[in-house]
Formats: sequence, C-alpha cells, structure tokens
Amino acid sequence: MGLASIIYEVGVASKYINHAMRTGDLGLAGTSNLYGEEQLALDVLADEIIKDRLDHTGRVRKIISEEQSEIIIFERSGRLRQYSVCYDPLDGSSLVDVNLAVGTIVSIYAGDDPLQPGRNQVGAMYVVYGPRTTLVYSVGKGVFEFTLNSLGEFTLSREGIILKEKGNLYSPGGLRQEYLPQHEKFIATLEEKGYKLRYSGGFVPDINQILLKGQGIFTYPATTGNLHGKLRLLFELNPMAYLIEQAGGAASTGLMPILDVVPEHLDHRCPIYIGCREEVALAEKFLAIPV
Ligand code: AFP
Repeated sequence: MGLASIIYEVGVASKYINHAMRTGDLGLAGTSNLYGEEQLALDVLADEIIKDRLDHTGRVRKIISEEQSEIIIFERSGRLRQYSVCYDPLDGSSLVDVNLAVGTIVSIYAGDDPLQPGRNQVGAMYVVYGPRTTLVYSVGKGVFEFTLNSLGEFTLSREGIILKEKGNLYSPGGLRQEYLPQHEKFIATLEEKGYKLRYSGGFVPDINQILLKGQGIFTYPATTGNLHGKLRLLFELNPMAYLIEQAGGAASTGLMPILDVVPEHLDHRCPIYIGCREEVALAEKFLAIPV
C-alpha cells in the first residue's frame, strides 16, 4: 500500500506542476505560486510540490532531491514511514521556455537509506509533460503508462511495455568533439548501419520515446570534458535503468550495469548506455577495447 500511495501522490504533484507550467503564472513579478508563497522558479516550485506530497503520504522517511544539497528527513515520524525516495522534480527545466517536453523522475527504496545501489529499488516512475501528460511506473511487475485526461484523472493507456532486442534509433548526448575514441567508433558504427538520430535534450522524453517505440538506445558518455558523463545516478540513471530493465532492455555505464553501481555521494554521475539489449552490448564491446 505504501508504494501505491507514493506513486499516487507523485501523480497528484504532477497535476500541480503541469498546471504551473502551462498557465505561465510564474516568473512574473508579484505573482504567487500555487501555495500563495512568493514566486519561485518552476523547478524549485516543482520540488516544493513533490516534497509536500511525499510527506503527505506518511510513508516516506527520507528524500533526496536534485534541487536540494542534502538528504531531507521528514520530521513527523511514524512506523509507517518505511520508504526513501530520490527524485528530480523537473528534469530538463531549461527546455520549458522553448516549449519542449520535460519530466519528473522518481526512484523508490524500502527502508531509510536512499544511498543504495539501483538494484535495490522497489519502484520507479517518471512523468512526461509534453503534448500529453503521461505517467510511467513499475514496481517490479512490468511497466505501465497512464495518461492525464481532461477531467484530471490518470487513466491506464499502456501495460506490459516491452523493448525489442534491437532497434534503429539512437540519442547521442554530449559534444561530439569531446567523444573518447571508443565511443566515437560506437556512434560511427550505428550511423554506418543507418540508425536514425532522435535527441530532444530532455532525458525523460528521450527515454519515453525508446519505451513507447519499443526500441532505440540513449547514450550520454564519458567525454574529455567530463569522464563521469553528465547525468546523475540517483535521480536520473537508476530510476530509468530500473524501468528499462523491467521492459526487457539494458542500462550500462559502458563497463557495468547501472543498477550495480554503488552510489558514492548525492551528485554521483555516470556515463550511460540505455535501451535495447543488443545495442547496449555492442557499446560495451567498443568500450572494452583498450585505447
Ligand atoms: P537541464 O535539466 O539542465 O536542462 O539538463 C537536462 C539533462 O540533464 C537531461 O535531461 C538531458 O538528457 C541532458 O541534460 C542534455 O544534456 P545536453 O544539453 O548536454 O545535451
């Protein structure tokens, strides 16, 4: 029941975030946010909304938010507070002002230690704020999508989402001029094979595309600019790796499964290759070649 209430309350939070994003009543001097507080930037507001709803569940003990610099422990104790949650309240927020899709990403653990390997997650979910607002989640029994309707209800739109073994789409993050030789060879191989480039700059819509098309690979590699890559393990990579593996895909740092990485700190970043198993395995082959 605890997991269901967490997923439900994130769904409630996403309606407020969706409203704030589409009504444009933020960012103007003198306006107030949904709670009557002084105006906040959208991603900070999204963080406040999700934090409030997670506390409201009475089931969450600790949270780690991409917007906060430390672990937050909810004051109101209670033996039912048996979960920890890591989340990115609004990933891709820099895309909102150019009207591109963005998202909320949530990772759920049992117990009060949110700094666990992703393999220990008991659930994960994301919300895409795009032409439609959709919520995708898994609690270990397959991947489901719900769509927000005009009445403000999330209704089941897909169940048992599965990835093919191999695809023909690729989402190549990072600056090409900063690619390491093995990664460059991997990307060149996909292009020689005629893979189609699909990249929005938003991790959530880009992963959502792979899940709903049932194929593709997203990568944000180690680069000369950052040997750890850009994306964060706790808030972005673990939840998406959980969902993609639940759909029969794979997620790797290029050297090991994302879900087996032991988090070292809140801002732990990793390179990522995530999507169809065949392309992830091919990437690992290229990354294993000594330079
Ligand atoms: P912002 O949250 O700063 O917009 O970054 C979004 C993101 O973390 C992730 O959603 C994208 O996959 C990735 O960055 C895009 O990074 P590049 O802009 O370097 O391609």
